Amino acid sequence: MCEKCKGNFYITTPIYYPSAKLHIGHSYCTVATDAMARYKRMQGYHVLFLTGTDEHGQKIEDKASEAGVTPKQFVDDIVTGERGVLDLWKLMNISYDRFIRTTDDYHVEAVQKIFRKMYENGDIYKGTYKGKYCKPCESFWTESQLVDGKCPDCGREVQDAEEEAYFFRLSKYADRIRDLLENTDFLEPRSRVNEMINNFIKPGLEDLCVSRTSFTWGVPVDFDPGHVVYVWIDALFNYMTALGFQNDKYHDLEEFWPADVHFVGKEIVRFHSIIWPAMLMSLDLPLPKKVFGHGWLNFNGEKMSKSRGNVVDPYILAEHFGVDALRFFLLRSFPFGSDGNFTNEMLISTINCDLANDLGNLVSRTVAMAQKYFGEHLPAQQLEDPEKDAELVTMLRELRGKYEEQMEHYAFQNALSEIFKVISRANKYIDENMPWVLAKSEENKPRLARVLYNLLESIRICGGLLAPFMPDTSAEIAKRLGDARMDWESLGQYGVLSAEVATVNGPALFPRIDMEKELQALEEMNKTQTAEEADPLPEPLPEIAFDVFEKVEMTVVKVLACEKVKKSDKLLKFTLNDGTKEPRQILSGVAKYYAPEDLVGKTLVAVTNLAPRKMMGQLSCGMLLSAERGDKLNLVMLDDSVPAGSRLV
Ligand code: ME8
Repeated sequence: MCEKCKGNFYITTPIYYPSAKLHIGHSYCTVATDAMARYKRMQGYHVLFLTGTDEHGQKIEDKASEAGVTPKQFVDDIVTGERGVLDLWKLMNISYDRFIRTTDDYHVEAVQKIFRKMYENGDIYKGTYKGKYCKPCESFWTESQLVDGKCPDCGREVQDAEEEAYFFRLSKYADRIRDLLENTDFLEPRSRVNEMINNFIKPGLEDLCVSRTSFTWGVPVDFDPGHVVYVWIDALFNYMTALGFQNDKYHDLEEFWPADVHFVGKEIVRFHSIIWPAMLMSLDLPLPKKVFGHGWLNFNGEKMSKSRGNVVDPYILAEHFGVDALRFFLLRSFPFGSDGNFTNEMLISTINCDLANDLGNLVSRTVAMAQKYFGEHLPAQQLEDPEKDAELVTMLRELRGKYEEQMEHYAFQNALSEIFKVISRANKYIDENMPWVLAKSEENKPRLARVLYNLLESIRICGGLLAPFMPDTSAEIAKRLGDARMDWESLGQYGVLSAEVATVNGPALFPRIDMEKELQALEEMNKTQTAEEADPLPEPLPEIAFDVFEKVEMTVVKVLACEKVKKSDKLLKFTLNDGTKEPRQILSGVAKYYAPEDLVGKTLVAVTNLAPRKMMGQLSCGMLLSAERGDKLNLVMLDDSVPAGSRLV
């Protein structure tokens, strides 16, 4: 720790499962963690903010095989590829200090050592995993995972099965975990403690199966080939391996462990507040100081998922509304510990009310008035009016303390409310003091200067305290106030800005959004994406040898005549010049897509060595090539300059 630092602060997000690209719900926790990390840095702490990706497990193995790539290629694309996880955090201005991937060598080796240690101390033992097995899917299921007693994936019958597996003695730690949850502040909010006690502790903690043999994409158990470590054991230890636990890549354990807080979504609180401390107890390691289980964001009242289309795509939202506005909205609108319902209407109205009207207007009106009435600098000669100024000035003096109290409890929404109470008060102060009236007489100029000074000081303090939420906006505000001080100490004091402050003009911080127009634009974009999703790419065909391909004769043909085939809705009869003297007849099922007269004279491609066959009583000697996707079809057409009879090679 540096001498000047207040202390160390270690904060983590869950490491994301890269089985698909992230949606805005995933950004929620990371933005909250970022706000907390920036706040602690602002206070003077030496912060380590860890995030990363959790890359092992059967789901990834399956998805990769569906995509025809290796699991590593699959996760690399989602993590480091274009618009992947790393790009997203860059876009969202996430100031993480370290990024861990559970496929990193140092982590894999550390997990192997950890697993062995727990095996050697007797807390991991070999047993038999009893469950249900679906043969066609090669999958093990527990009784509770079955749907109507059948395989949840394919709906077929399952059979009783036994698999050799390693188990962790979770039951041994039940009493200590109960004590931790009930009698300390380890887990917050308190409502989550009740969930854990009632749903998991009271029914009795059973030993946990911590290895698998039914797939291979995981950390191998080094002393028993064929077993891979259960993905949650692998994942949870990221919080320590990323500091150097059981590896030489990092050396920060002493400084940063135990973690100050793990932020996690409510559905993974069980892993973090029961399994994680039990494993740490097994290894006699200090427990993290706190686990905070935040709520879920739903979208229009339903569970958020990428299949809802562009509207939940964080890239699209950030590009449309701006990164700071999006970050602000996530933390301003929903209490962190509870579920929230994300709607685009709410996003736009929050931007319009809080950011365009209240904050944006305060900044632009104040700076514009300062420049209009005094030019570059405010004058040093200023006149206080204790009665008229008292309320605003007191609020400014108290704001940092109130904000701090909320931030220390991860109550981001309340911390922002405190700031916006002052912003509203400052706007009201403009109306009460009517600077435009004061400006009319020279004699009132000192009072006018003081009114503007108080407004600029309000903007400085509020803008500074907004930095963890909207870092770019806060920096821009500092610039508009002539590079005003916004360090933590200065934000707790009124009167830091120099009396002769020089302001800088600029465009509106948050232009008003036309709600109707914007909602329509988002809707349109979504339609396009949904249509694309409705026409998925066809299944790839098996590989063929080159000599098989070579046997297909593809010839350029010109349409001499074209007509409908009687009694058929589908077929058109083509008379074609294939470069030989004899015209060739081909029947093709394109009647739904083309009028026959439009095709005469066109240059097409035909497979000309297909065995002739009869369709609707007429002979078809070959096949015209067309491109198909969903319900769209296009004949392959070439430039008319290509002569009939040319071969495609
Ligand atoms: O759980 N609203 O990864 P993950 C709020 N790999 N939060 C949401 C959300 C939503 N709509 N959807 C997802 C994992 N999240 C594990 C973590 S940690 C050792 C391993 C949150 O990618 C979710 O609650 O499925 C979780 O905290 C995080 O996104 C990552 O989810």
